[in-house]
Amino acid sequence: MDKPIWILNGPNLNLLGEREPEIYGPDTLLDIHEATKRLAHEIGVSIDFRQSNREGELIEWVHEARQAASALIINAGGYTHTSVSLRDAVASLKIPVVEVHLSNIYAREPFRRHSYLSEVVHGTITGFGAQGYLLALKAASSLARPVDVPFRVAST
Ligand code: CA2
Repeated sequence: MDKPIWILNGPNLNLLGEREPEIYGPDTLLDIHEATKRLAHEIGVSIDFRQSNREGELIEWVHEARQAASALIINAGGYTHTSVSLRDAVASLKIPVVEVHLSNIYAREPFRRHSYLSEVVHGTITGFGAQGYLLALKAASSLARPVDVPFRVAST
C-alpha cells in the first residue's frame, strides 16, 4: 500500500471558523480535514492530517515525513514568514511538497508576502480558501504518482 500524503497545519489554524471568516473563509479545520478525507477516498490515496502550534513539533513531523509520507502538503501559518528552521527541514525532503494558504498571501500585508518555504517546495496554492487544500491534494497525488497524471498533451 502507498504511503499516505501528510498534510501539516501550523499555528492558529485550529482557530479557523471562529474569527476572520472574511479572510480565511467559514470552514473549520475539521471541515477541511473531512473534505480532504473525502477527496482522498475518491482518488484512492490515504492522508495523515495534523495541526500544531509549536515550531519544533512541525519540524519533527517534517523529519518523520521523509520516511513515512509519499508527499507533503503544508500550511505553516505564520511560520511561513518567519521560520528558517522549518524551511531547512522542508528543503531536506526528497518527496514532493506543496505549500498551501487559505488567503492570498501576496495580496495582504507586506510581511506576509514573503514565504521562506516557497523556494523549497514544488509549488504553492494560495488564495482559494479551503478549496486550496483539495487542489493541493490533487497536485500532491499527481506528483507522488506521476503515472496517474490525468492530463497528457496528445503527441499526434
Ligand atoms: O492564509 C493562510 O492559510 C495563512 O497561512 C494563515 C495564517 C497566516 O498567519 C498566514 O499569513 C496565512 C493564520 C492562521 C489562522 O489564523 C487565525 C487566527 C484567528 C482566527 C482564525 C484564524
